[in-house]
Amino acid sequence: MVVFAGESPINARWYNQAFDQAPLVTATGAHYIRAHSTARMYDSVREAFYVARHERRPAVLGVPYDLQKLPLPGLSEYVSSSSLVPETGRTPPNPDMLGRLVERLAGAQRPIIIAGRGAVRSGAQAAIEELADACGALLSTTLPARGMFDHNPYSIGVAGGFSTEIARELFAESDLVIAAGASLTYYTTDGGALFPKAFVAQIDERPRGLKDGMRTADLFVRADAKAGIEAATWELASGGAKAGFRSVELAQRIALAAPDTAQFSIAPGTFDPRHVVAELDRVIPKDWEMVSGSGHSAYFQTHMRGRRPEQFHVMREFGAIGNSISIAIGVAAAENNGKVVLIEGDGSLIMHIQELETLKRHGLRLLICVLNDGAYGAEVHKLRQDGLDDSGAIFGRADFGSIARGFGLRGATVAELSQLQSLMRDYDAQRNAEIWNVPISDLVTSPTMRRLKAKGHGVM
Ligand SMILES: Cc1ncc(C[n+]2csc(CCOP(=O)(O)OP(=O)(O)O)c2C)c(N)n1
Ligand SMILES: [Mg+2]
Repeated sequence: MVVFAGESPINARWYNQAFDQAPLVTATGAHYIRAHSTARMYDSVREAFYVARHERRPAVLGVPYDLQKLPLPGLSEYVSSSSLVPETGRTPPNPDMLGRLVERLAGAQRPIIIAGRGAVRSGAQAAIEELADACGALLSTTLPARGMFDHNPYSIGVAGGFSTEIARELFAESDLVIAAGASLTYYTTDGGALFPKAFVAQIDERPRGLKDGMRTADLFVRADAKAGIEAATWELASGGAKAGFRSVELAQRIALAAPDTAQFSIAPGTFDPRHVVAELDRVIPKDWEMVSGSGHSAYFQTHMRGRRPEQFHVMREFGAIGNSISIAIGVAAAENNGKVVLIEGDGSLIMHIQELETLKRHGLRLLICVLNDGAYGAEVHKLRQDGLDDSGAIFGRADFGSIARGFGLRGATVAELSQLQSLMRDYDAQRNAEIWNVPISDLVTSPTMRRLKAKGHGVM
């Protein structure tokens, strides 16, 4: 993303709002460019797009307000940043390291391949499935690459703190984990607890030995995800296909397993969030873009199935709540077809509720499903695990249906889950943004939270 930002006038003797924006921006990890020269303006613009494209981080182009009004001096033709990004082709693996990986693969009884965003970007999906077929591996993804293998009977979904019950069980048995284009974050490995017995190999353009304070892997193959995986399949081919982890019974168990089977009593007038998400999964078309909030309820919607990772938008890097509506508005503006759903917590949505006006003013169609527990659920569940008073984190269920209508949007409070189907039909048949306010129980605690107690507190 490139942000075009004003700066205080460079030629003003004094300016009330003068301040140095660069430190504020760089503190977030974004790149700042002080575009203070009209003669070098094209260079500044090109640098912004180059950094955004090549380094994959936001760039902010700060142009003083008085400079913005000046005509550009006769500049030569603009050369776009895309013509400067090095074109290197796919990185092939080092033969020695590939040999070591294949040796491990040949000896593994319980291999699992985890695909990350590097695999999405390199288009490695089919290659990974082929390797998994050859060595009898199960398939998993990081959270951002969620959905890549949902069609595959040996896919066990997301790896990490958000894994399903059966995925955790299978990871615990695994003797070989291969991360393909996945940096193996603290979340993906659940702080190192997810696959304690596995030998870990990483295929990545930029292998990392240390990530988030932990050893990432035991073997590193520097390669593009697709090139590395294809080479491994090719080398392995001489040995013939292996059953590995796979059996018909296991595929059946995976197909039938619910993400979490813990029982909770549900107060009248509220729903089990797991049932809500199952119904949303049924009524929301698979080709829609989906934006996911970051509260406690995010665990539940992670297990919706059959949507491509490219259509799943989640922002966990800093874990701030409140920003999902901004992301969803960006996606809705980019798609411009109304096929975008934001599934969000009530506390987070309220933080920027004024953005409903932005939706209205720009005529954007966005469907917002609020999983409304009347609280900062993540805090409530943590406090309860600690045996502390939760009342400071509970604020009551806001009437988001009325709030939406107040902004000139559509809004409905869901009294029966069977309503969702007709609500979906009605949303589809018109052109306004809409909120579905779904009261959920605050008693259904995600497995991630339940494990906090065992892990000790202060760590996620
Ligand atoms: C800006 C910001 N403030 C506070 C937090 C701490 N925090 C994390 S989750 C959460 C609760 C979110 O509530 P809600 O959006 O209703 O989702 P729920 O947890 O109830 O599903 C809070 C306060 C945070 N991560 N970011
Ligand atoms: Mg909440």
